[in-house]
Amino acid sequence: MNFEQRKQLVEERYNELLSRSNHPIEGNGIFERYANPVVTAEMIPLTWRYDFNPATNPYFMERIGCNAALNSGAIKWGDKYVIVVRVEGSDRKSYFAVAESPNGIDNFRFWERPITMPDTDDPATNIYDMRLTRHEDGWIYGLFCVERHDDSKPGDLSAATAACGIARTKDLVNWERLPDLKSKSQQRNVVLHPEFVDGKYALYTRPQDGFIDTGSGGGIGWALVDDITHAEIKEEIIIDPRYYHTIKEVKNGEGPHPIKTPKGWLHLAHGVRACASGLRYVLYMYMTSLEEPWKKIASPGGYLMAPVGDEYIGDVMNVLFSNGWIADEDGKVFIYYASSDTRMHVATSTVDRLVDYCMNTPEDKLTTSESVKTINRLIDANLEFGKK
Ligand code: BGC
Ligand code: BMA
Repeated sequence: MNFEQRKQLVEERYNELLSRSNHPIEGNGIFERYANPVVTAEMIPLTWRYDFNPATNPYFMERIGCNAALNSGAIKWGDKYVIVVRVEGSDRKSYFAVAESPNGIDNFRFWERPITMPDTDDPATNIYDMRLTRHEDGWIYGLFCVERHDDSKPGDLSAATAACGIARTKDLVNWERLPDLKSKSQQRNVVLHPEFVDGKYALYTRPQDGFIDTGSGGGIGWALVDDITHAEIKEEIIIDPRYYHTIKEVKNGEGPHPIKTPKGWLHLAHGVRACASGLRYVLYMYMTSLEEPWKKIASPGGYLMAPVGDEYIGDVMNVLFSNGWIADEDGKVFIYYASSDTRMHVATSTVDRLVDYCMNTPEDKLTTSESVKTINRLIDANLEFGKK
């Protein structure tokens, strides 16, 4: 194929992929999955990947490869649905890029360029997994993981540190980078609560002893910060601990910032357990009190979503991860999640259904006997109801 033929073919395929429509698949009543992923590496704009000049690219080859489109923050943008995608290049470096859809479920298009995120004085090797918060102070914040080599271990090429990067914007294009969050421990999965609490900025945190291991304590934490332009954690409490033989035995972390409902704050998080094939990441929910967002009021047992079918397969198998969701004015909820660190999907539900799910799903009582008792209580209730 010559330059022109290849260019035409590549463009045709690309446009087809972008215009593909999506439809829901009825499931367990809690949420609906969709037939197609919403964003994949193949949907990254061709001008970011191909040189369109036949003189410098006679074979119309891809020059800059893209490996994955994953863990995206999300925000309603006027009447559009916007996600800030973690795009991972074939060089393993992640960057952020804004993609916009008219309906939240298909036809996502990237804005003209990826985000140019300013560095701090201590440049990062990699940044990823942005949580977006439209804060009541008027700014939109992006909190993300900042990864650097751990120079205290010069010989160890895999030694890394994780910290929370903080940036803010009004337009998602120009970002003001603030100093990284100061914390005694390493931090990943830090999320800014949308409201002031006692006049302070409130963070969901995830303290960890090492880059991978959360260490001895651990769980989802809560910390108040006086000044977001010099954010420092002085005191941190654990509000959702991890626990032996649960879906969050090894680690857990807050997803996007919680959704405010009349019954409390709705939280989406990920839980991790270890198994012979590695780590298994699933999504789960909990609720906290409206007045005291650090106090848990509902904790449905087990996971909300775990990988199914093709979702199992990808760069990092057996992973669902979410750091973005959008609650519409009419109560519809769009959950944006990535499967196996490879592609982005959407699932939809409503605030009312998710609150019902949180309030009425039995808790995990932590043993087989208790789980069977819980099932028997449901059977008894159904038998009783059947008699009427
Ligand atoms: C990867 C992340 C991953 C983390 C911990 C980082 O290098 O980019 O996707 O969550 O390591 O495994
Ligand atoms: C990490 C997360 C994600 C990723 C997951 C699975 O700990 O922060 O970036 O999706 O591992 O690799």
